[in-house]
Amino acid sequence: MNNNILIIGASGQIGTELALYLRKRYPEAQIVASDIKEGIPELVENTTFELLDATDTDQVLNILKKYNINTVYIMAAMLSAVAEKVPMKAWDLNMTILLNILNIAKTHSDLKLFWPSSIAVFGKTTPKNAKQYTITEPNTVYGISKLSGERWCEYFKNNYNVDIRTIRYPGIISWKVAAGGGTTDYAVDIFYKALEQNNYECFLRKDSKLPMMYMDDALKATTDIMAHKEFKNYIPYNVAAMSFTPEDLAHAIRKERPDFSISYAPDSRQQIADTWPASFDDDYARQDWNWNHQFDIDSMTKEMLFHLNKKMTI
Ligand code: AKB
Repeated sequence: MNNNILIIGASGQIGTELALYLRKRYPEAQIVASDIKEGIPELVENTTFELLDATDTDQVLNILKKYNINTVYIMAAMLSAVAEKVPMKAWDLNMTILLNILNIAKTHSDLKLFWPSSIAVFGKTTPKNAKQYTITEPNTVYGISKLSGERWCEYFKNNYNVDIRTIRYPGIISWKVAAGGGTTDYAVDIFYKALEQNNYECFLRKDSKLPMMYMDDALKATTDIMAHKEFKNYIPYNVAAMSFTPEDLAHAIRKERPDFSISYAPDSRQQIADTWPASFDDDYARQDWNWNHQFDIDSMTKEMLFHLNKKMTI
C-alpha cells in the first residue's frame, strides 16, 4: 500500500518535528508538510512543502488528490493562552479544521487520521490526578474546543467508520521550533533564558505543577498510536511522562548551571494553569498500545540545554 502522509500545521512546534521524524521513521513514504505559513529551512528542504489554508475544504481536497494522501496528521490549532484573547476566532479555527477533515474522511474511507487533544479537556472540577475517564468540564475556550473535538471524533468513528486516533498531550518541551501561545510554554522559554542570561522570570507560580513531556516522547506516542492496527473504539488516550513545578525545573537546570536563578510574576496564564490537573493517569495507553515514555525531568533538561546551546551558538 502507498504511504503518502500529509501534516497540517507542519510549521508549528510539534508539526515541524513530526514531519522530520516521519521522514526518518518511514524513509519510503512521501511526506507532505503543509501550513498557512512557511516552515524552517530544514523542514522545507526535507519534505514536500505546500502552503495550505486548512479551513478551506477545496484546498485540502486538492492536496489530498494531488499526492494521493492516505494519512493525515491534523496539527494546526490555536493554543490555550492566545485562544483566551480571541475566543470566537479560536473556536472557529480549531473546530473548522477538524470538521473539514472529518467530513472529507466520511467519503474517503481509506484515510487514516490523527488529531491531538490536550490536558486542557480537564477543568477545575477534575481531580488533581486525572484518570482516563473522569470529570471533563474545561474552563478555557481551547479546552472546550478540544473536548468538543474529541466528541466529534468519536461521533465520526461510530457513525461513519472514520479511522481517527487521538492522544491528549501534556505540555510539550522542545528546542527546534519555538512553542507558541500555550500555558505550558514557560517550560520551553526557561531554557532559552537560562542560556542567554542565566535567569528567568516565570509567568506561573513556583508551585504550579503540570504534566509535561519531552518532544522525542511526544513523537514516539504520536506515531506509535498511528502504527497500531485499527482500534475498535475511539479513546482520546491520556499520555503522561513527567509532572513538575517551575521550582522543580529551576532545580533541575541548576544541576547543570549552578548560577541559574528564577523569579516569579504570575500573569493571566496562571488562571489557566490552575484549572488543569497536576498529573494524569495513562494506564489505557500503556495497556492498549504499549505506550512508554523515556525522558524524565533530568534527562530532558540535559537534552534541552545541549541542543539549544548548539543551536544558539551557530
Ligand atoms: C497549552 O499550553 O495550551 C498546550 C497544551 C497543554 O495543550 N501546550
